[in-house]
Amino acid sequence: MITGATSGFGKATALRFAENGYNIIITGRRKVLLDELKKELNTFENIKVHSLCFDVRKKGEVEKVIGNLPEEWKKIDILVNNAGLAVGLDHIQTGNTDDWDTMIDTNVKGLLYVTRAVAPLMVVRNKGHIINLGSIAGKEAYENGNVYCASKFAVDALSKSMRIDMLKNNIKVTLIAPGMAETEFALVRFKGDEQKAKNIYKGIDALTAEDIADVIYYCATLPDHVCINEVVITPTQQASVNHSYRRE
Ligand code: NDP
Ligand code: 8X3
Repeated sequence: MITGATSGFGKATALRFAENGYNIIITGRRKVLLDELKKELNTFENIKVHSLCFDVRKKGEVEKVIGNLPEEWKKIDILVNNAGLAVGLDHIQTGNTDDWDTMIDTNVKGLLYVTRAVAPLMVVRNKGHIINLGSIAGKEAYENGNVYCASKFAVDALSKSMRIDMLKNNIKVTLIAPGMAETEFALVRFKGDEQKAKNIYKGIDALTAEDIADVIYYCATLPDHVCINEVVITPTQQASVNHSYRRE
Protein backbone atom coordinates (compact mmCIF):
# COMPACT_ATOMS: atom_id res chain seq x y z
CA MET A 1 0.00 0.00 0.00
CA ILE A 2 1.44 3.32 -1.07
CA THR A 3 -0.06 6.61 0.10
CA GLY A 4 0.34 9.60 -2.22
CA ALA A 5 0.74 7.46 -5.34
CA THR A 6 -0.64 10.06 -7.75
CA SER A 7 2.74 11.75 -8.20
CA GLY A 8 6.46 11.80 -7.45
CA PHE A 9 7.96 9.14 -5.17
CA GLY A 10 4.65 7.35 -4.61
CA LYS A 11 3.93 6.89 -8.30
CA ALA A 12 7.49 5.79 -9.13
CA THR A 13 7.38 3.33 -6.22
CA ALA A 14 4.08 1.87 -7.42
CA LEU A 15 5.59 1.32 -10.87
CA ARG A 16 8.74 -0.23 -9.41
CA PHE A 17 6.75 -2.74 -7.33
CA ALA A 18 4.39 -3.47 -10.21
CA GLU A 19 7.22 -4.36 -12.57
CA ASN A 20 8.39 -6.81 -9.91
CA GLY A 21 5.04 -8.56 -9.64
CA TYR A 22 3.56 -7.06 -6.45
CA ASN A 23 -0.15 -6.46 -5.97
CA ILE A 24 -0.60 -2.82 -5.02
CA ILE A 25 -3.01 -0.52 -3.23
CA ILE A 26 -2.58 3.03 -4.49
CA THR A 27 -4.02 6.04 -2.68
CA GLY A 28 -4.29 9.80 -3.11
CA ARG A 29 -6.87 12.56 -3.39
CA ARG A 30 -6.80 13.18 -7.16
CA LYS A 31 -9.18 10.57 -8.54
CA VAL A 32 -8.33 11.23 -12.19
CA LEU A 33 -4.62 10.61 -11.55
CA LEU A 34 -5.38 7.52 -9.48
CA ASP A 35 -7.51 6.15 -12.33
CA GLU A 36 -4.76 6.87 -14.86
CA LEU A 37 -2.14 5.16 -12.69
CA LYS A 38 -4.40 2.17 -12.09
CA LYS A 39 -4.74 1.77 -15.85
CA GLU A 40 -0.97 1.96 -16.30
CA LEU A 41 -0.31 -0.53 -13.49
CA ASN A 42 -2.86 -2.92 -14.94
CA THR A 43 -0.70 -3.27 -18.04
CA PHE A 44 1.80 -5.24 -15.93
CA GLU A 45 1.09 -8.94 -16.09
CA ASN A 46 -0.20 -10.99 -13.17
CA ILE A 47 -0.69 -8.21 -10.66
CA LYS A 48 -3.80 -6.80 -9.05
CA VAL A 49 -4.32 -3.13 -8.33
CA HIS A 50 -6.75 -1.59 -5.84
CA SER A 51 -7.22 2.14 -5.70
CA LEU A 52 -8.47 4.17 -2.73
CA CYS A 53 -9.28 7.85 -3.07
CA PHE A 54 -9.08 9.60 0.29
CA ASP A 55 -7.48 12.46 2.19
CA VAL A 56 -5.07 11.23 4.87
CA ARG A 57 -6.03 14.23 7.05
CA LYS A 58 -9.59 12.94 7.49
CA LYS A 59 -9.42 10.48 10.36
CA GLY A 60 -12.91 9.04 9.88
CA GLU A 61 -12.36 8.59 6.15
CA VAL A 62 -9.02 6.82 6.70
CA GLU A 63 -10.56 4.44 9.25
CA LYS A 64 -13.56 3.72 7.02
CA VAL A 65 -11.71 3.23 3.75
CA ILE A 66 -9.02 0.95 5.22
CA GLY A 67 -11.49 -0.81 7.55
CA ASN A 68 -13.72 -1.60 4.56
CA LEU A 69 -10.97 -3.12 2.43
CA PRO A 70 -11.98 -6.51 1.01
CA GLU A 71 -10.37 -9.32 3.07
CA GLU A 72 -7.85 -10.22 0.36
CA TRP A 73 -6.54 -6.64 0.40
CA LYS A 74 -6.22 -6.51 4.17
CA LYS A 75 -3.07 -8.62 4.01
CA ILE A 76 -0.81 -5.63 3.61
CA ASP A 77 2.86 -6.65 3.65
CA ILE A 78 4.37 -3.23 3.03
CA LEU A 79 2.98 0.21 3.84
CA VAL A 80 4.76 3.16 2.27
CA ASN A 81 3.69 6.24 4.24
CA ASN A 82 4.60 8.70 1.52
CA ALA A 83 1.71 11.22 1.26
CA GLY A 84 3.08 14.54 2.41
CA LEU A 85 3.95 18.06 1.44
CA ALA A 86 5.55 21.38 2.26
CA VAL A 87 3.44 24.51 1.88
CA GLY A 88 5.15 27.90 2.02
CA LEU A 89 8.72 28.89 2.87
CA ASP A 90 8.54 31.74 5.38
CA HIS A 91 10.16 32.90 8.56
CA ILE A 92 8.27 31.76 11.64
CA GLN A 93 7.21 35.32 12.51
CA THR A 94 5.48 35.78 9.15
CA GLY A 95 4.37 32.19 8.51
CA ASN A 96 0.87 31.35 7.33
CA THR A 97 -0.87 29.38 10.07
CA ASP A 98 -3.16 27.64 7.56
CA ASP A 99 -0.05 26.31 5.80
CA TRP A 100 1.23 25.09 9.16
CA ASP A 101 -2.03 23.24 9.80
CA THR A 102 -1.88 21.61 6.36
CA MET A 103 1.68 20.34 6.91
CA ILE A 104 1.11 19.07 10.44
CA ASP A 105 -2.27 17.53 9.55
CA THR A 106 -0.85 15.74 6.51
CA ASN A 107 2.73 14.84 7.38
CA VAL A 108 2.21 13.96 11.03
CA LYS A 109 -1.45 13.29 11.78
CA GLY A 110 -2.22 11.77 8.36
CA LEU A 111 0.73 9.40 8.65
CA LEU A 112 -0.45 8.46 12.14
CA TYR A 113 -4.06 7.81 11.06
CA VAL A 114 -2.95 5.56 8.19
CA THR A 115 -0.49 3.73 10.42
CA ARG A 116 -3.11 3.26 13.13
CA ALA A 117 -5.44 1.66 10.56
CA VAL A 118 -2.84 -0.57 8.88
CA ALA A 119 -0.46 -1.60 11.70
CA PRO A 120 -3.02 -3.86 13.49
CA LEU A 121 -3.52 -5.74 10.20
CA MET A 122 0.22 -6.43 10.19
CA VAL A 123 0.46 -7.23 13.90
CA VAL A 124 -2.27 -9.86 13.63
CA ARG A 125 -0.21 -11.61 10.92
CA ASN A 126 3.09 -11.10 12.80
CA LYS A 127 4.53 -9.71 9.59
CA GLY A 128 4.94 -6.35 7.91
CA HIS A 129 7.13 -3.46 6.88
CA ILE A 130 6.30 0.22 7.34
CA ILE A 131 8.37 2.62 5.27
CA ASN A 132 8.00 6.27 6.27
CA LEU A 133 9.01 9.19 4.09
CA GLY A 134 10.84 11.59 6.33
CA SER A 135 13.35 14.03 4.91
CA ILE A 136 16.79 15.49 5.36
CA ALA A 137 14.64 18.34 6.74
CA GLY A 138 13.78 15.96 9.57
CA LYS A 139 17.47 15.61 10.42
CA GLU A 140 18.56 19.25 10.33
CA ALA A 141 16.60 22.50 10.37
CA TYR A 142 17.03 25.25 7.78
CA GLU A 143 15.97 28.88 7.51
CA ASN A 144 12.25 29.13 6.66
CA GLY A 145 11.90 25.35 7.05
CA ASN A 146 10.45 25.64 10.60
CA VAL A 147 7.10 23.81 10.48
CA TYR A 148 7.97 21.51 7.57
CA CYS A 149 11.18 20.55 9.40
CA ALA A 150 9.23 19.99 12.61
CA SER A 151 6.76 17.73 10.81
CA LYS A 152 9.61 15.63 9.40
CA PHE A 153 11.47 15.55 12.73
CA ALA A 154 8.21 14.09 14.03
CA VAL A 155 8.26 11.42 11.31
CA ASP A 156 11.82 10.60 12.37
CA ALA A 157 10.79 10.21 16.03
CA LEU A 158 7.68 8.23 15.13
CA SER A 159 9.68 5.84 12.96
CA LYS A 160 12.06 5.09 15.83
CA SER A 161 9.22 4.69 18.28
CA MET A 162 7.07 2.50 16.01
CA ARG A 163 10.02 0.17 15.54
CA ILE A 164 10.29 -0.23 19.31
CA ASP A 165 6.54 -0.61 19.84
CA MET A 166 6.20 -3.39 17.29
CA LEU A 167 9.51 -5.11 17.89
CA LYS A 168 7.77 -8.15 19.36
CA ASN A 169 5.44 -8.27 16.38
CA ASN A 170 8.11 -8.76 13.73
CA ILE A 171 7.32 -5.44 12.02
CA LYS A 172 10.14 -3.67 10.20
CA VAL A 173 10.15 0.13 10.18
CA THR A 174 12.34 2.09 7.79
CA LEU A 175 12.76 5.84 7.54
CA ILE A 176 13.69 7.21 4.12
CA ALA A 177 15.12 10.72 4.39
CA PRO A 178 15.76 12.28 0.98
CA GLY A 179 17.34 15.60 0.16
CA MET A 180 16.45 17.62 -2.94
CA ALA A 181 14.31 15.62 -5.35
CA GLU A 182 12.51 17.04 -8.36
CA THR A 183 8.84 16.07 -8.26
CA GLU A 184 5.67 18.13 -7.75
CA PHE A 185 6.96 18.87 -4.25
CA ALA A 186 8.37 22.36 -4.97
CA LEU A 187 5.37 23.33 -7.10
CA VAL A 188 3.11 22.49 -4.15
CA ARG A 189 5.40 24.31 -1.71
CA PHE A 190 5.26 27.46 -3.87
CA LYS A 191 1.52 27.12 -4.51
CA GLY A 192 1.82 26.61 -8.26
CA ASP A 193 4.58 29.18 -8.97
CA GLU A 194 6.58 27.25 -11.61
CA GLN A 195 9.48 29.71 -11.73
CA LYS A 196 10.11 29.57 -7.99
CA ALA A 197 9.81 25.79 -8.08
CA LYS A 198 12.39 25.52 -10.89
CA ASN A 199 14.86 27.86 -9.15
CA ILE A 200 15.13 25.54 -6.16
CA TYR A 201 16.95 22.98 -8.33
CA LYS A 202 18.96 25.45 -10.42
CA GLY A 203 22.47 24.11 -11.07
CA ILE A 204 21.78 20.86 -9.19
CA ASP A 205 21.32 17.39 -10.59
CA ALA A 206 18.49 16.68 -8.18
CA LEU A 207 17.33 13.22 -7.15
CA THR A 208 14.52 11.77 -9.22
CA ALA A 209 11.43 9.95 -8.03
CA GLU A 210 12.89 6.80 -9.55
CA ASP A 211 16.04 7.14 -7.40
CA ILE A 212 13.86 7.10 -4.29
CA ALA A 213 11.72 4.24 -5.61
CA ASP A 214 14.91 2.19 -6.09
CA VAL A 215 15.94 2.75 -2.48
CA ILE A 216 12.46 1.93 -1.15
CA TYR A 217 12.35 -1.23 -3.24
CA TYR A 218 15.80 -2.28 -2.04
CA CYS A 219 14.85 -1.78 1.63
CA ALA A 220 11.59 -3.67 1.13
CA THR A 221 13.10 -6.73 -0.49
CA LEU A 222 15.89 -7.66 1.92
CA PRO A 223 15.79 -10.98 3.79
CA ASP A 224 13.31 -11.27 6.68
CA HIS A 225 15.99 -10.85 9.33
CA VAL A 226 17.37 -7.60 7.88
CA CYS A 227 15.80 -4.20 8.61
CA ILE A 228 17.30 -0.98 7.30
CA ASN A 229 16.40 1.52 10.02
CA GLU A 230 17.04 4.65 8.01
CA VAL A 231 18.51 5.97 4.81
CA VAL A 232 19.58 9.57 4.19
CA ILE A 233 19.90 10.13 0.45
CA THR A 234 20.95 13.37 -1.22
CA PRO A 235 22.03 14.47 -4.67
CA THR A 236 25.83 14.28 -4.93
CA GLN A 237 25.80 18.09 -5.02
CA GLN A 238 24.11 18.30 -1.61
CA ALA A 239 26.14 17.54 1.53
CA SER A 240 23.56 18.64 4.08
CA VAL A 241 20.31 20.52 4.19
CA ASN A 242 22.30 23.77 4.27
CA HIS A 243 25.20 22.86 1.97
CA SER A 244 24.64 22.48 -1.76
CA TYR A 245 27.06 23.13 -4.59
CA ARG A 246 25.31 24.72 -7.57
CA ARG A 247 26.96 24.64 -11.00
CA GLU A 248 26.89 27.95 -12.91
P1 NDP B 1 4.69 15.08 -4.73
O1 NDP B 1 4.05 16.41 -4.49
O2 NDP B 1 5.13 14.77 -6.11
O3 NDP B 1 3.73 13.92 -4.20
C1 NDP B 1 3.05 14.03 -2.97
C2 NDP B 1 1.95 12.99 -2.91
O4 NDP B 1 1.28 13.12 -1.64
C3 NDP B 1 0.91 13.16 -4.00
O5 NDP B 1 0.61 11.91 -4.54
C4 NDP B 1 -0.30 13.71 -3.24
O6 NDP B 1 -1.48 13.20 -3.84
C5 NDP B 1 -0.12 13.11 -1.84
N1 NDP B 1 -0.81 13.87 -0.82
C6 NDP B 1 -0.55 15.13 -0.40
N2 NDP B 1 -1.45 15.51 0.52
C7 NDP B 1 -2.30 14.46 0.69
C8 NDP B 1 -3.45 14.24 1.49
N3 NDP B 1 -3.92 15.19 2.33
N4 NDP B 1 -4.09 13.05 1.41
C9 NDP B 1 -3.64 12.10 0.57
N5 NDP B 1 -2.56 12.24 -0.22
C10 NDP B 1 -1.91 13.41 -0.16
O7 NDP B 1 5.92 15.03 -3.72
P2 NDP B 1 7.07 13.94 -3.48
O8 NDP B 1 6.82 12.70 -4.21
O9 NDP B 1 8.36 14.64 -3.66
O10 NDP B 1 6.91 13.73 -1.90
C11 NDP B 1 6.52 12.51 -1.30
C12 NDP B 1 6.97 12.52 0.15
O11 NDP B 1 8.39 12.68 0.23
C13 NDP B 1 6.39 13.66 0.99
O12 NDP B 1 6.11 13.16 2.27
C14 NDP B 1 7.53 14.68 1.04
O13 NDP B 1 7.47 15.49 2.18
C15 NDP B 1 8.73 13.76 1.07
N6 NDP B 1 9.98 14.33 0.62
C16 NDP B 1 10.10 14.98 -0.59
C17 NDP B 1 11.34 15.48 -0.99
C18 NDP B 1 11.52 16.24 -2.25
O14 NDP B 1 12.49 17.03 -2.36
N7 NDP B 1 10.70 16.05 -3.27
C19 NDP B 1 12.53 15.29 -0.16
C20 NDP B 1 12.28 14.63 1.09
C21 NDP B 1 11.07 14.16 1.45
P3 NDP B 1 -2.85 14.00 -4.04
O15 NDP B 1 -2.50 15.44 -4.27
O16 NDP B 1 -3.48 13.31 -5.20
O17 NDP B 1 -3.59 13.76 -2.78
C1 8X3 C 1 12.24 18.03 1.12
C2 8X3 C 1 13.69 18.38 1.18
O1 8X3 C 1 15.33 20.27 1.65
O2 8X3 C 1 13.34 20.79 0.35
O3 8X3 C 1 11.86 17.29 2.22
O4 8X3 C 1 13.16 20.41 2.70
S1 8X3 C 1 13.88 20.04 1.49
